[in-house]
Amino acid sequence: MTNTHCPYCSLQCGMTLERTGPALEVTPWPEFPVNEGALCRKGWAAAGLRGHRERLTTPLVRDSHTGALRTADWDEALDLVAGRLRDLRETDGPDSVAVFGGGGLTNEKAYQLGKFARVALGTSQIDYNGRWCMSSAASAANQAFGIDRGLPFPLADLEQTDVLVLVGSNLAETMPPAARHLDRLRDRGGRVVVIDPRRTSTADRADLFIQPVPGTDLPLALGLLHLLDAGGAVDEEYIAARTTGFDAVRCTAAGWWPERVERVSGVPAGELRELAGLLAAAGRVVVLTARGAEQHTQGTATVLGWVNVALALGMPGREFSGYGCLTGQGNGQGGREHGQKCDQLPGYRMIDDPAAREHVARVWGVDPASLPGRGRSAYELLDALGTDDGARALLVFGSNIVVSAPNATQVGERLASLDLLVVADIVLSETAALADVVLPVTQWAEETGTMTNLEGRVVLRERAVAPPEGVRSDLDVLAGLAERLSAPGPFHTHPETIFAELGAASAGGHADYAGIDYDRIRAEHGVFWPCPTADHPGTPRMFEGSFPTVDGRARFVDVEHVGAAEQPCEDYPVHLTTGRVLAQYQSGAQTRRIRDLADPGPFVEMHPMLADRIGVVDGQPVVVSTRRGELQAPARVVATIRPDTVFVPFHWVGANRLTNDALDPSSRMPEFKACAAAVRS
Ligand SMILES: Nc1nc2c(c(=O)[nH]1)N[C@H]1C(S)=C(S)[C@@H](COP(=O)(O)OP(=O)(O)OC[C@H]3O[C@@H](n4cnc5c(=O)[nH]c(N)nc54)[C@H](O)[C@@H]3O)O[C@H]1N2
Ligand SMILES: Nc1nc2c(c(=O)[nH]1)N[C@H]1C(S)=C(S)[C@@H](COP(=O)(O)OP(=O)(O)OC[C@H]3O[C@@H](n4cnc5c(=O)[nH]c(N)nc54)[C@H](O)[C@@H]3O)O[C@H]1N2
Ligand code: SF4
Ligand SMILES: [Mo]
Repeated sequence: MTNTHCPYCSLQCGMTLERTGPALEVTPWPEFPVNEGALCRKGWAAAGLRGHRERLTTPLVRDSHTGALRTADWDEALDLVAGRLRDLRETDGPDSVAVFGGGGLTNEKAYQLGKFARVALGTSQIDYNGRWCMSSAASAANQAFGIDRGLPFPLADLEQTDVLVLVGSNLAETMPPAARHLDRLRDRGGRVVVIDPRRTSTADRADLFIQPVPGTDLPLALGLLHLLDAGGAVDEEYIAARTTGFDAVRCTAAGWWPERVERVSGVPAGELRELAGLLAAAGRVVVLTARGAEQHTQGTATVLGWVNVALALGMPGREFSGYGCLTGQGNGQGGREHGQKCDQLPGYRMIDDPAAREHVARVWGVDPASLPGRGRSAYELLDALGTDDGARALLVFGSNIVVSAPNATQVGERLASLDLLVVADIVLSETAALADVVLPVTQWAEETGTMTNLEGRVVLRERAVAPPEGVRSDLDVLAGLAERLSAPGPFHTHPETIFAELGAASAGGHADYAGIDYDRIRAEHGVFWPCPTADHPGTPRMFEGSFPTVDGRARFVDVEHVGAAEQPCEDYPVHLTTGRVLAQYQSGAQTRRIRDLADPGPFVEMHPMLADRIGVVDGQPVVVSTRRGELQAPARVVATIRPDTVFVPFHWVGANRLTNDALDPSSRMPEFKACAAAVRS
């Protein structure tokens, strides 16, 4: 029996793994506080990928004669990769090799990948799929609060607030055990507000449901602030004592009267007034954003708009109140703290800060001047591959980019133009199938490592079973390559040793893990960062006395509505938005292969009025097209979506051939959640 955590989302639900003969059974771990024994379908079925016939158990290399992948042994595969990387570096310089990581990797792996890129390859070209996940919220939180921890309080605090506003989150399907907090909050007499272009199962739990046009959450926030200010509901005392910058924000909001908001967002002015009334009367308010609000070209500005609402009400730092982002991937939080982002070093340090470089270089035993500078963000990195100033080789650890990147056809073409594509994965994902070298790695339950969940709680995933013969951990792969590249300084393979090194590298940074160790995590059901010393209790709640900004105050940032990069027009008259369904996870590389999660596949969700107009009924095939591509899938006709909007889940190949690669100027987040589309039968 091993207590561990789910392989999937940012809740990192606790579960117990039991071995029954060769099989592995998932059973509850009721004592773990985040999920209290509850799991969603994906969690219960997580062991379905153990012993799966499609599991990779031997390296594959592309045969130069046949063009097909053939099996190889580890030495051949690693020698080949290292040799090609060394040659490229000599002929084209260190930036000719790029690295792409993932928010599902453990902290130890994310840390080691960042170190490998900077020290073994010397490349600035590293980024990861978290850029597509919560980077707009991260950018906004850094600007407003001086730090980016998704939730600055434990998830269970939600139950104690008075009004909870969920902006673009479908948590009943994306983190189902968390939905119990909504139910308990309502049992206590609190209210839940859900803002989504679709009436989701989360919206079914709402006291007030608001259904805007995709990409118009910022005007809603501005209109709300307008009403709160006009009604005398802003907390002048808090604003004076704990913030800066309100005057400019107040001035901008003055221009967003409710009828103007209605014209832009489609939300009746009366509903906005109702929401303002709820917030004005509440002592405690929590505003949470998720991908619906964030995955836009104005995602950062939108989050800042909602942070401004929370600050104007005097909430951040007050008990059971404030703003938070619901991070998505299993290690979406930790994955962004330890250096796989192009501009960051471990401990959430910035790579162009001389003091940060000095500190981390000392831990790594290298000259600070040898560390590269800032690289390109995820989409820009991919989009430059194979071009004159882009990388010629790419190493992918923990992402299935040809399915999950925006404008995926273009990304596929960039990958095809590479000299070398290396993918480490547990199955032959759509991206691995394009690789020149595929490296089979261990998965959850076969290896130990820490994850940092959406609350900033560092938890320990423990190994429960031996991996299949022939696979190696990502850490072994990195060490094997580092050795062949004669990289300086140790590249350990033992997770606990790497965690101690990570702790030292993070010490003194924002995300300080120096006081955390595996035994503490086991004993305390996880430890919240920052935790600078072994006798520090960790930090479940932040901002009580001050904010980690230069002057200790939170900043109102003045933001204006620009709108989605692509607006409906005569040729593409509807809004297309994308997202998730309960039974599938991300690109589906893992969950599509699990029999217990069998699913009818992709669909195009649309309103009966739209279905009528194009002459289809539920279940009939339709074609969705955008300026970038087409997708055919059955119509799912439901009255719960706006009539001017269609929704496609992205767990299958195709959705991202449609999506727009326009980026948020600050976070470099692509606009997955809004583009212009046409639908026909
Ligand atoms: N089942 C399942 N759970 C998951 C995942 C998964 O793949 N499957 N992935 C995990 C990860 S990495 C993440 S990031 C999280 C994501 O978790 P969520 O953010 O909850 O998931 P999404 O479905 O991407 O988007 C949420 C909602 O945003 C709505 N939306 C679309 N456009 C807009 C808009 O312009 N404004 C507003 N307000 N809403 C909009 C969609 O209709 C959708 O219901 O889920 C995590 N959990
Ligand atoms: N249209 C649209 N596109 C989206 C989104 C959206 O809402 N709409 N959401 C975006 C978001 S929020 C996210 S997070 C991304 C996610 O999209 P991806 O980055 O594609 O995420 P996954 O499908 O989780 O890919 C993880 C891959 O790594 C493998 N893997 C799992 N564990 C490990 C490991 O420990 N080591 C290694 N080496 N491999 C491992 C898995 O088998 C899988 O192939 O998609 C983004 N794309
Ligand atoms: S909610 Fe997330 S962490 Fe919990 S069981 Fe489901 S996928 Fe796993
Ligand atoms: Mo995500």
